[in-house]
Amino acid sequence: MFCFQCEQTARCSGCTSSVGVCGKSSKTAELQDNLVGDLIALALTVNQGKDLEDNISDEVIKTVLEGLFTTITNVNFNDETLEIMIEKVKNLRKEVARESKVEEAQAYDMKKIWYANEDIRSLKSLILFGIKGMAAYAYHAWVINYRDDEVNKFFIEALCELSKDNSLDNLLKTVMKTGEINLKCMALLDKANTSTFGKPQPAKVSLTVEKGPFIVVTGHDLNDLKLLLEQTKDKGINIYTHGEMLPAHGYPELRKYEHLKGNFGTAWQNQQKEFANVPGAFLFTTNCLMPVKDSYADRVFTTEVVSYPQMIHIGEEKDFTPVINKALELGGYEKDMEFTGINGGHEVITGFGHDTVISVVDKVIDAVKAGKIKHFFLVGGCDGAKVGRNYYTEFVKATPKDTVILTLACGKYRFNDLNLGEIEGLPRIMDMGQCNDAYSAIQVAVALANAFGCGVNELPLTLNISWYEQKAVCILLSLLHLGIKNILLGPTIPAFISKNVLNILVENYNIAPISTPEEDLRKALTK
Ligand code: SF4
Ligand code: SF3
Repeated sequence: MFCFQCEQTARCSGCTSSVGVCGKSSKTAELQDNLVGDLIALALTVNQGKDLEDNISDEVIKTVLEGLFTTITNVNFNDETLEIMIEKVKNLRKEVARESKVEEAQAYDMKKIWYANEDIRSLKSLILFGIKGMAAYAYHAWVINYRDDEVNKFFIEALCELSKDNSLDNLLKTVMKTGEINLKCMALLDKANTSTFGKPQPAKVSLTVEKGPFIVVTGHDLNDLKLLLEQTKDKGINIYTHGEMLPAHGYPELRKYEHLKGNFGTAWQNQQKEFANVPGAFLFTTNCLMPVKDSYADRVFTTEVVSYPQMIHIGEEKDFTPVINKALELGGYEKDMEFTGINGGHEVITGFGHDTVISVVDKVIDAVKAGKIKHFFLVGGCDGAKVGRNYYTEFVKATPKDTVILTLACGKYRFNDLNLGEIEGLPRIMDMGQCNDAYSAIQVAVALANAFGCGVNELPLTLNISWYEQKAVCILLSLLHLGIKNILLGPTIPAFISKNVLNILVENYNIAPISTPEEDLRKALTK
């Protein structure tokens, strides 16, 4: 197999043996490539039959979103469900060809990309991994009935681009357009989430698990959490968030459930250790699922596009009875268990969405003018298993007391239980939410720039972004589309960024790899 789509790829170059670092087998990797190759053919078939100005059927779009999302790192390890999905794409392609009276395009061989010239491969990878990440966001909006035609059409356009022999310049344009459209997609999801679940408000979240039966919900799908909260009302079961589900505590329509208690565990890469023998049930709604260990295999459930051999999958009817029964059967802890974050803290704070932060922008500006806030850091992105990632803990710990740290996504577990104090009643660490809430961070940066009458690049703001999987790729492209410069990227530069492509990013955006916390802080503060 060949796969280099995530940060932990073997030797920082590519997973090529029988099992990837993530635990994905070469067979699964091949099926995922076949699925993408079939999606490209579906897009080509759709594109032939219609002018892209026409509406593309819901079935085609939903299938494209599901298919791309399925291939994101740590989502699907199940060959059986992949084969079913491939069949579905093939059948749909036939149907589209028949209805539009066009020739059906043949499955695209992904090896043509993996073994292409390294710059072509690099740019096509940025497009493909970018639309994979974006598909996850569009999917979450879709399930709560929010859609955007421009976003949907771009998936078809980008998939078609992947199959073409295109110049570097044209590919680079599509790379940048991926960032532009992803910004729209994140805005769509922001609207979907805030309209459905209310505007996030700051919330203190306990890390203690109370005695009695409980279910832990992980992943990004707020709708699944809402459905589960409804189904567990008055059942004597408590619900805890995990990983990227933590920001759920900020949403009024979710926090109103009294049995949504707190947050269990730390970042995703610790699950094999943290889930072992825990007397509760685990529901995975999206990435990041790791190969399941025997010590908790009987209590893992999946839903949506997440799939793992032998684990019970909750289908579209969303009947969570098996999860509920498992939680009741296991019974939970006999007494309250006080867990802590990785730095020993007992609680974390979340819920600083753009509305909350922008509502105090005047206060923030006064604090800046009075010299009480000297600098803002956005330390956000994915967490991962690499040892070097304690850089982010050290970086945040070393930030001076007159600086504010905005954070988002799962990388925050490196430092979100630290108590760094407050400035003018605002906590120094503000959690803006999930990775897609990068949209919130962008809104805040723009509001600050407007208030100070300058551009975002002139603000005393440093973006320190950590990446792991493909959602981080589309977010990075959105930041570049906005012309944001001097981003620090870590823990390593993606293997799929070729030397020449990196040069382009450095020349135009001054992207830099992280060095040491001290050095990066020194540079940021002398900016
Ligand atoms: Fe390797 Fe990441 Fe691909 Fe898994 S997803 S096979 S770890 S590059
Ligand atoms: Fe995390 Fe997997 Fe990327 Fe949503 S959940 S950010 S790594």
